[in-house]
Amino acid sequence: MAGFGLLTGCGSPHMSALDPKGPVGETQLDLINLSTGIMTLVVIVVAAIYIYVVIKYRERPGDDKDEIPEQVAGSKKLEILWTTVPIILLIILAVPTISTTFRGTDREPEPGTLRINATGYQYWFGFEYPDYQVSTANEVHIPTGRKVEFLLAAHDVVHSFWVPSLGGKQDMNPGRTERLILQADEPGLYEGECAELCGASHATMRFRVIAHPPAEFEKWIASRKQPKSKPKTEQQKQGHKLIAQNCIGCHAIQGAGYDILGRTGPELTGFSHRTRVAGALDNNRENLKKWLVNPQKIKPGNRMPGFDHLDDKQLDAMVEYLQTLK
Ligand code: HEC
Ligand SMILES: [Cu+2]
Repeated sequence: MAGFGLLTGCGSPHMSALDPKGPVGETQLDLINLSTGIMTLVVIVVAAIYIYVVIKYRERPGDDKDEIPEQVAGSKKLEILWTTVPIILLIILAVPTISTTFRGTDREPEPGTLRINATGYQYWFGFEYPDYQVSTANEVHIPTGRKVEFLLAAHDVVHSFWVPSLGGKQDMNPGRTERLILQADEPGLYEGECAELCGASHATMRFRVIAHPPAEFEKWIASRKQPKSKPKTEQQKQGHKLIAQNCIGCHAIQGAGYDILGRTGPELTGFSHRTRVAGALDNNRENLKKWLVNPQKIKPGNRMPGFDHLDDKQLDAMVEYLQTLK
């Protein structure tokens, strides 16, 4: 993470819809509070009536067991009451629910909004910044205090885009683009995940939103445009060569000398900045090696084959090269 030092200062990642860090998340929390309030009120009123009736009309010692109580069929007053009250409550709930749900999904965004295309794959997320000609995977960087329009799609099956602290969820469908506008007010690391069961490794289909102050975000974009992908040491050179032989059918690494690139797997440009490997493990040499040897053990059913036929030295060389990608 060197060069993007803010992450060390911001504590643990945020992941709670109950602790929003942006305006969309806040509106969603208001809605959660409103509906919880209405539901609690209904539960209390119904329970109170229930308890009252059970106590008032209970059988008392000395009651005549054969006597049938007065039979009431139909009461206009009561029926009007218990029809209109729920209708009113539902209207109170429906109006803000519908307006909140469609806010940030149906309207054209205002000028100045940052556009990001986000695509769900089994089991990872690809991100493109069409205004900057930059792309990345699994960790999406955004500026704080600015609206971000995510244009969501899926490559294979239906996924769903959810960043609990910022907002969502919104389905990612194959062959269709959905819009979700989010904003982070504070710099930090926001956990996101796929919220639609999409296969064996759905539970580890996670991503991170990394929000920087605007100037740092521009720096990140600049670093993406000039990636450091040239190997220096002998070991890195060996790793670079092995990756050219084994990996670039599926992975892109910009600036590494082979820019005609696979798209089956996540782009690896700037990989050393990523905080995790495949959204599942902390990004360090040991975990990276584990991933290369047997990715199926970590994320069953994912589309990357294992490289356990390579020897330790070869694996280490690739890990070393991947850890230089800035
Ligand atoms: C057949 C295609 C394919 C090949 C070949 C392949 N990969 Fe992958 N790789 C993938 C896919 C797909 C993923 C995403 C897996 C997931 O998260 O579901 C992935 C994920 C990764 C990740 C994690 C990326 C991230 O954003 O955290 C790394 C690192 C990686 N591969 C390195 C390699 C290396 C190094 C090689 C060559 C030795 C290689 N891959 C060969 C398809 C491939
Ligand atoms: Cu999923």
